[in-house]
Amino acid sequence: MRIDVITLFPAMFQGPLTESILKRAQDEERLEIAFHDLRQFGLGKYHQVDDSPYGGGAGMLMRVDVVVKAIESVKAEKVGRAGKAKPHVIYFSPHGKKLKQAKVEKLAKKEWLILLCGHYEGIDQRVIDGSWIDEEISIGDYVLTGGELPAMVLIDAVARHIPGVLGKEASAHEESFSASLGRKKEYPHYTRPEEFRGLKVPDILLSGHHGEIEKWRKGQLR
Ligand code: 4FD
Repeated sequence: MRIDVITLFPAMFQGPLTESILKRAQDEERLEIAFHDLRQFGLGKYHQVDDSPYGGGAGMLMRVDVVVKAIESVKAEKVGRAGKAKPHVIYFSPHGKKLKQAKVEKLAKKEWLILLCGHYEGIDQRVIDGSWIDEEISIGDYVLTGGELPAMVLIDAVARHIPGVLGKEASAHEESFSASLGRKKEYPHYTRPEEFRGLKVPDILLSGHHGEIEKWRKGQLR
């Protein structure tokens, strides 16, 4: 999968995406992420990207001309690559549709995502009305300073569904946890030590009776 991120703060993505599973996914070329600094599309000497709202009101908005230039530039870039795929453009905002696991799994099947990280009070409505955005997503009912953290959450959630990204065991566990079982296949887990400050691991799990263990786990499903 290819993901292009349009953001005013590309440096924010260093860390979450350069460690652990997401790092390995990129090293193995299962996931390719590129960052585009929105400011490079800004206007004038100061590369202005925002402006005050018509009709007055508090705060600033991201300008439609700047945002559209960024989206179109990113789209044009990939046309030169092997990709025949059309990008799916996502804008993060608190007004978007709430992100759920089913949507994550659908997005994981896309070849190419473009993620637009909003700031200030959001973007000029014409970016939406002009169909430059395919969908507006929210990661939850709260307001953040920008769309960068939502973008990272989405990248992480999607990446673990790209074939080969998770190890064999994690993938199998993932399958058991998935849609068919109503996503309810979680039971309590324990590891060493057998006893910690008076808290014991249930005897059944130490018994070696795999049939009984499975029965117990089924009874514990939550
Ligand atoms: N809940 C989310 C997304 C973005 C964001 C912004 C309008 C503010 C929370 C548009 C207002 C974008 C979320 C940036 N906060 N902040 O997914």
